[in-house]
Amino acid sequence: MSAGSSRDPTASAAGTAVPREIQTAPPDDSGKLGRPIVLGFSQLGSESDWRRANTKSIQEAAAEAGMTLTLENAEQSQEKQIEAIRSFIKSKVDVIAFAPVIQSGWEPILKEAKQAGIPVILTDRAVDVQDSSLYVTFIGSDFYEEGVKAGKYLLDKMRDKPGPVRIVELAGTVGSSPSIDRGQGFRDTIASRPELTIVRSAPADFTFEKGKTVMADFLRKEKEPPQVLFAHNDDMALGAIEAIEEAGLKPGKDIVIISVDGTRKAFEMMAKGKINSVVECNPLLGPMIMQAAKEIMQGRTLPKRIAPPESVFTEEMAAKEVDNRKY
Ligand code: GZL
Repeated sequence: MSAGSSRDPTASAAGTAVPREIQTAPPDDSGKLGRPIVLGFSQLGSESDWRRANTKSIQEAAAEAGMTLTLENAEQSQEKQIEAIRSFIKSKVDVIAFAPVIQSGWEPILKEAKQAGIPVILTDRAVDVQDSSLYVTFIGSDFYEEGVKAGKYLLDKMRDKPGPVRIVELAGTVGSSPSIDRGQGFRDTIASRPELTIVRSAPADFTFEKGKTVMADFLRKEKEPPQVLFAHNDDMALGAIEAIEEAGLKPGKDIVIISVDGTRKAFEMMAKGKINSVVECNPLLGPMIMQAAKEIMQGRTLPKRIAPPESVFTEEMAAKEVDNRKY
């Protein structure tokens, strides 16, 4: 890829109706180009506090790094993501990055980027591709491990409870790697105690609204309330808490709640004893993405996989941690 060719990163491909946010910062310090690196980012949506924090981290890190960022929000549409990536190719950006809404269906557009000689950084969620050379590196969490952490918390919480323990699960977007892998990690971990059973599981798309309606549906359909809720993210857990309380039950007491992400709102609920444990999933990927883009432009080799640091929190720790939450 030529580093010196003229480019108009703000030129949009014909017909891209997707909202664009273009940031142009002062000349970047990479030196090699003598002009700001142009990064095209396809963001999957704005469905959750995690996602909004992720977008903010990318925008702030791009400005800090002196890069020209074009961020396009696809609002959960893979078709719009593909359209955005195609527009980045057309406007000859230096680097493309994206957070794929679902795992499948990316091979063709990634081949187009490769043919155009534009490197791609995969962020947040994984993709199913035969040829891993279609992206330079994958910067994102280990969702299977997050499911394992949730399962281990439950095994510990229920160690003195003979069972049966009935669990309901609010899953994330169907076909997304966090939903697939968190669910699998959780199931593989609790399998050591067959009396812990998932009696209902349904997708609620990582949103507060669907978390509330699906949880209300679970409570209506179950003769007895479940003892445990495993929510694949905080927004669904927070919606479920409203449904649980509207059913006259005590979240965190009548129903143990385990969630994933680690947003401030979840910590506030955990400090009130309404969520029992939160597995952290770090959305602040912006600095790592910009560093990777710079190193790519400097011709350096990157590791195929870069995972952010993450912890597990319980209600005992919530009160002193809540003010540390950045999102
Ligand atoms: C995880 C991310 C998930 C979050 C949700 O990395 O893809 O999507 O857990 C978000 O909050 O909607």
